[in-house]
Amino acid sequence: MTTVLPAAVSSVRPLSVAAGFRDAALEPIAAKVADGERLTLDDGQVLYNTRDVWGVCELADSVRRRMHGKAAYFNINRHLNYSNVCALSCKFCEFYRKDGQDGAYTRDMEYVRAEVRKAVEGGATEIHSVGGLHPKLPFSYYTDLVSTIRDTARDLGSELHVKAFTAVEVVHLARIAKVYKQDDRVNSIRWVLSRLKEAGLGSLPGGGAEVFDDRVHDEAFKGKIRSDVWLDVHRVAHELGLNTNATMLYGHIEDRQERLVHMDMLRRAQDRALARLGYAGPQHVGGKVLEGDSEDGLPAITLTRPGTKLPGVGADGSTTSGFFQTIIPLPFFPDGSELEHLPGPSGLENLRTLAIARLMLDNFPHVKAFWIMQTLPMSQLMLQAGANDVDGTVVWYDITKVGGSSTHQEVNVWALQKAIREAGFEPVERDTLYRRVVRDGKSWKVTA
Ligand code: V47
Repeated sequence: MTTVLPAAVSSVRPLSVAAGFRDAALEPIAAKVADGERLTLDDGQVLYNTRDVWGVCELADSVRRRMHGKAAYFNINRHLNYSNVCALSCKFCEFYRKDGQDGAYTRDMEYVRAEVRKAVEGGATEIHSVGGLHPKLPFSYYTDLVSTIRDTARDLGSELHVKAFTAVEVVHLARIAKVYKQDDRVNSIRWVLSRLKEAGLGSLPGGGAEVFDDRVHDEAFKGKIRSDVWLDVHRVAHELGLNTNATMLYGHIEDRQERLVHMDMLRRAQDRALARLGYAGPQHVGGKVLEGDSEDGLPAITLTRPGTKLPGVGADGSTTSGFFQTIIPLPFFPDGSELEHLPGPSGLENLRTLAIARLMLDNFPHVKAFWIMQTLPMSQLMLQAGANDVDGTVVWYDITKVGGSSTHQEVNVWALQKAIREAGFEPVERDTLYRRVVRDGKSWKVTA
């Protein structure tokens, strides 16, 4: 006779979602996930509170495999922080310096050109460039930065996608260009983004979102734009056909409910972006009609059901643009910041938060485990818990230094591919827009 342990006390990790959970509270959530139904904030709380963290990871993994199969993406990129001088003093930040302070730097175009040359020689397809809110640089510095990256790469017979400027910087640029009007901010944001796009801007990174909550904002990053303005910048970028990313900086003074609200605000913004691109809702699944968004009447548009075509570049070469591509949960690093007394999130909390992001953000095509902040070994676990991207070769990274390491933080392609394979996935080199990169010697091209 075999003894079957009740699920709640079994110490064996279930082999598949179908094998059952150690916490029965996950069963109704699993049914929704299987149907591609949107999870509520209460569901999110269950996912945060359950002791069965492996069950949460299994659920996220099932969604990730449905959307991306065995593919796990990386890119060859370089991060270029053009200046660390910043008018703000966010408590969580160890990156900023005041103008003239020891360690403050601002890169000139000669430096930028040299970085671009190195990037092209190293086979990069992307430059990711962000910086502090410099009080003195003119608006032309930023358009020059973008066009210098684009044109230097072209002069070398290559192309570099310029992913640059967080929403916070975009609003700062509107101010220094003297076009920012509080009562007409959308048009001032549109003016800035249009100029940057003309100069060669390809997309916006996801930084500066932190946690969309006024209490947390006022306590930890007062002076930064609030959530409504951050969302406006991304909306205008989408309307101009630019893809963007979104981050969530967690593990400092926010609580888990505030993280869930942040995720909910992002998925509503994505509902709007996808509706603009012609995605429809509410969706019929298994005879049920999925609920629309009750507050603003917008339908929930999910991308997690089997066979749903993801926005981006289709196999037929068709392209849709103007939406959030990737959610990037960023764990807080206390070292060197004003919040140094806080412990920062644990490894298990990082794993759980990333898995929950995959489950809650059902309309974000991609989830990134940014290896620089998560570490490469943790990113491997995260690939099995909802992540389908690990970012790229990076090379220099000034914003956080894990374990006191220097700003030189680089992995080569071989190490990224090995880490991905070891986690059980197929490494796929992508460009910024998630098109596959095919290489032939020193040259490369993208395929659908
Ligand atoms: O906006 C600052 C965060 C962000 C700390 O879009 C910190 O592909 C942890 O946005 N501990 C910048 N985080 C990084 C970022 C990013 C990174 C990788 C890829 C992409 C993308 C975007 O870093 C900032 C802030 O939220 N940050 N200080 C800290 N002490």
